[in-house]
Amino acid sequence: QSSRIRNSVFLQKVTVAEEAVKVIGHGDTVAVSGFASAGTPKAIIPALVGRIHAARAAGSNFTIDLLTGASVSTETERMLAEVDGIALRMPYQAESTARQKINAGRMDYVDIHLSHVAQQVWEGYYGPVDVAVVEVAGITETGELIPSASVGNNKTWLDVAEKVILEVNSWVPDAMDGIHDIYYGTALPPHRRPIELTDVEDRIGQPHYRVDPGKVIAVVETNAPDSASPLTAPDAVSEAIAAHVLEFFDNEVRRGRLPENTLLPLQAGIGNVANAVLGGLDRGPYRGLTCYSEVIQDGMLHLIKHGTVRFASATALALSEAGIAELTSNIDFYREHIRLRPQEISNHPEVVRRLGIIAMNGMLEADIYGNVNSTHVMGTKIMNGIGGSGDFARNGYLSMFLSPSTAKNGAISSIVPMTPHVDHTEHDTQVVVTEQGLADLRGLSPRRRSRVIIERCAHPEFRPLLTDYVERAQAAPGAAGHTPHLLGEAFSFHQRYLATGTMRTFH
Ligand code: 0RQ
Repeated sequence: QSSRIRNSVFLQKVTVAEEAVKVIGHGDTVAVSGFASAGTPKAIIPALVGRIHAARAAGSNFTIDLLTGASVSTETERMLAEVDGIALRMPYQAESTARQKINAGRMDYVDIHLSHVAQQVWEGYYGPVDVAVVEVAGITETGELIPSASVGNNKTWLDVAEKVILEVNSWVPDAMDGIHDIYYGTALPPHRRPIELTDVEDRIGQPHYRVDPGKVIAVVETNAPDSASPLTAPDAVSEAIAAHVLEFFDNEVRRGRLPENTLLPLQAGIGNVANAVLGGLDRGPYRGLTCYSEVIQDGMLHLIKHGTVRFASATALALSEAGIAELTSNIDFYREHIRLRPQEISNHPEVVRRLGIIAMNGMLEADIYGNVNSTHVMGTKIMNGIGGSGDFARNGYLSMFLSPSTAKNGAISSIVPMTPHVDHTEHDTQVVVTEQGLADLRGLSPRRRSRVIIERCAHPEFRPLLTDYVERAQAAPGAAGHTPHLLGEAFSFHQRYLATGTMRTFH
């Protein structure tokens, strides 16, 4: 037994995954740790999949409702989806097998703002949570739990679940202890108090989770690395998008709308474009930047190391193999520059509004008025989910959406007449950026917005089609209105793609 379990009550509960998992039954609601590629339980899920296989072989059904922080490791999401083990999934996934089951109507999926998850579970919207499975880095002498590389909703899972299984993962560096800030001050209305977080590095909670030992039915030991987040070098399109964003920041500083050198706390979504923007910041005049986001990616570690970023707050690490090696071998340094918090705090509207976040998120498509679709391909098929993009976009100081101007080798325009699904309304979108340019929509009426978005962001091959649409919509006799549309044609780009495989009318 490892020295990570330093409390005798918990030591007595140590068992193997195959034993522990017997507490999970068909129809249970199971809340597990994990946010992006970090902190997913390593032993219990494979053991659960084994049980599901066995139950199916014996002719009975076995599914669970699965609640998480956000996505869990790809392997975990896939193995559960492959055995049809999930009846309902909440709140975010980003894995192809799960995606197929959801889109085929074989898995219920509830896609909600990540800041809402903990409170909605407390409010009872998902019924009782039968079992929580939470990875931790260790158990202290006093029976508190040392968090691992993601926090997500773990605090809430430990509080609300009827039974708890702990995975103590000795792979997580000992020295990670102290990087976390677990806030126990949230309550349900009418008992809410202000969240006293006024700087990204503030500590408002405690380093460890609490758990009622009486609920802990098993402790399982593991020594397994987090899976790595894939990382690809930025391509020319991402670099071009990043360049527009950086030029925009320079302008905002010149106009006195952003502080020189430090800007305001940054939030960047996962992916190529976000990494390119972060890389660009390293080459700019900035020093002492801060970040208040969901995840910390490799690009952020570089910025911290170079002093470009002074402090980064998030709920999870999402690092490549190289990033994990960099962090673990310099953990004493990074612990002084990173804070990991529950996602209800990392994404909290009150805090995001107070700190004045610069929110930069990806999108599938925007329409000519600035409504943004982040989740549904052609309006119907789920891609991933809204994640935290809405938490940051609605409440940020600056709300930016970034995307290449086309997808699928130019067959799809990411600027369309009307989005067939809306995650972020025109009221939440201030800036749209593609490799073509940047549309600053602040202070513009819908008619002006449409002109700016088409001119600055649409791919030149799609501009004439979009201009033709909007001009005819504006000229429609008696029907133009404040936000002109031709309702019979508003989805013609999407319909053409579904019928012919391209939104183009030209070759
Ligand atoms: O699919 O690889 O199969 O071709 O969508 O597109 O351009 O690689 O962009 O990885 O940034 O993802 C919105 C999905 C963008 C993401 C989305 C296809 C495209 C490709 C990916 P292929 P890109 P990204 C808080 C933020 C919601 C969650 C969120 C997302 C694939 O940003 O999930 O923002 N956002 N969390 O071909 C059909 C279109 C398309 C399209 C792209 N218009 N129609 N397919 N694709 N546009 C998180 C943090 O704070 C960390």
